[in-house]
Amino acid sequence: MDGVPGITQHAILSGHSFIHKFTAQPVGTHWYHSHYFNQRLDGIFGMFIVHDAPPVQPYFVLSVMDWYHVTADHLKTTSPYTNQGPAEGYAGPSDTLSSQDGVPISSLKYVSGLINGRGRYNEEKFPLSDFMLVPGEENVFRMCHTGAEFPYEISIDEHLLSISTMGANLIVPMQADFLFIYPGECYDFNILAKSGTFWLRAKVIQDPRAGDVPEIRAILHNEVNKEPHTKERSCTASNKCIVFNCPFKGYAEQLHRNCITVDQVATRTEVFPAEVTPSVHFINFGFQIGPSINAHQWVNPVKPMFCKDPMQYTRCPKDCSSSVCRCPYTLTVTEATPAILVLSNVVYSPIDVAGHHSIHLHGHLFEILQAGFPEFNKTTGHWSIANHDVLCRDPLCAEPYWSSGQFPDFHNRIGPVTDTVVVPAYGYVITRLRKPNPGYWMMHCHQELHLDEGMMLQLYVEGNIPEIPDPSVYEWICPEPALYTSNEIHAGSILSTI
Ligand SMILES: [Cu+2]
Repeated sequence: MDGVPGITQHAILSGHSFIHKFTAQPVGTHWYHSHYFNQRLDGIFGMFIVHDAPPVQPYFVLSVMDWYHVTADHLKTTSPYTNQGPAEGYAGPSDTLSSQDGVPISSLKYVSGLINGRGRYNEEKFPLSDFMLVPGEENVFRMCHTGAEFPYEISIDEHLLSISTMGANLIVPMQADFLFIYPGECYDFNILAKSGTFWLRAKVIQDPRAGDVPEIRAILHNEVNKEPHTKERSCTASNKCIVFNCPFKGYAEQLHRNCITVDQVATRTEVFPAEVTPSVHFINFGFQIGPSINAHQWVNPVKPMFCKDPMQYTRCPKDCSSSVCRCPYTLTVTEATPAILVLSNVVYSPIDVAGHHSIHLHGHLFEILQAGFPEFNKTTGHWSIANHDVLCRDPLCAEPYWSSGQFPDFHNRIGPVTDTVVVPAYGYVITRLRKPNPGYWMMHCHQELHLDEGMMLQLYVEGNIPEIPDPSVYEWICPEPALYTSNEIHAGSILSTI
C-alpha cells in the first residue's frame, strides 16, 4: 500500500493518524503528496530525498509548480468540464497555450509559478528563492514538478545541465541546455558552477516564438544574493541547443534546437534478467470522451477492491467501444508474469485533439523500451502525421492494438527506469514493469484536470497481497456501500509516500 485512499488502503479521517512504516528505498529524489481530491494543489506535498550515504557534493532541492491564487476546490467547481461551471480561469480556443509542436498544454489559463514556494506575479518584486553555489565544483539539483498542469523548460544561464537521474533512477548522464519537466516528474542534474550570479529559469514549454512566454526564476549566486543580469541560453545554427525529455521528435529548423527523447536515454541501474514471455497490455490515454483510458472514465467503486467483497466491487462493462463507460476501470496482471504496458495517445476525428500526458504508476518502477512520435513539419515544428504503430479498432479507442501484427521483441533491450513518463500526443511509449508488485495500484495522468475527469485506472497485481493494516485504527472497515458511492467518504487526508 502506498496511501491512496480507496485504492490501496482506507483514508485517514480528520483527527485521526496513521503510522506508515516503510523501507527508505530506492535512494534518490522523490516527493510525497495527498491523493485526496486536489489537496496537493493547495500545498499538501513535500520533497523526499533518500540518501545511501552522506552526500559529498553540495546539493539543492527544487520544487517547481504552477499556482493559480485560488483554492483547488475553486478550480474544480468552476470547471466547465466536471461541473458545468462558469469556466472562470479556464482558457478558450483563442487563449489556450500550446507547445512548439502545436499541442495544447492545458485548459486552464496560466497564472503564475513557484520555485520552492516563491515567485513573482505581475510587476511585484517579492524575494525569489536563491541557492549559494560552490564555484568550480559540481553542484547537484534535485528537482520535482509538484504542480498541476503546466510543464516547464528548466535552464541555467551560462551553464549546461548534466542530467543524472529520472524518476530517482540513475541514467547515463546526458548534457543539455534545457530540461523539460512535467507534473509528477523528478530529475537530478549537476552543473559545474561558474563564479558569479545567474538566473535559474523555469519557462512554460510554450512555443519559443510565442513572445512573452511565462517564466519563473530563482537566483544562483556565490556569496551575495543579488539579481543577476545574465541572458538565457541562445541557440544558433552553429551552436544548436539540446533539449532533454522532448515529447516530440524535433523542433522547427529556425529554432536551432535538437531533442533527446526518453527512448534515447540509457539506464545505469542493474540489468534485467532474461524473461519468460511477458503479457502485453494496451492502454490508450485519449480525449474521445474527455480525458479517459481505453474509453473508460474512472468512477469510484461501491467498495474498494481491497475489501474483497466481489458483490460490492463495481465491474466495468465488457464492451466500451460504442458508448462511454464510467466505472472503476481495472487492469489485472499477475505477479508471476512480466508485463509490458503499451501506453499510447491515439485520438480519432471528430475530436482529434490530443495532449501530452505525464503518466504515473504507483507501487512500481518500469523500464522504457521504445517510444513512437508523430511526424512533424520542419518549418512550423507542428506535428503533421500521427504515428501509426498503435491503432484502435473503434473510434473511442476502447481496444488499441499493435498495427503491424509483429510486436517487437524486447528481450535484450535495457531502457531507463522510472515511475512517471510523458506519453507523447499522437505517439506512444512501451514500458515493462520492473517487478509486478502484488496489490492494488493507481495509474493516472499527473495533469490534475485530466485526473479529475477520470484519466485513471487501477492496476490489480494478483499474487500474495499483504494484509491491509488492522482497520480498527480507523474505527471503521470497508463501509456500507452507500458511503462509497459519493466522494464524501474520502473525508480526511492522506499522504502518499510514492
Ligand atoms: Cu493528461
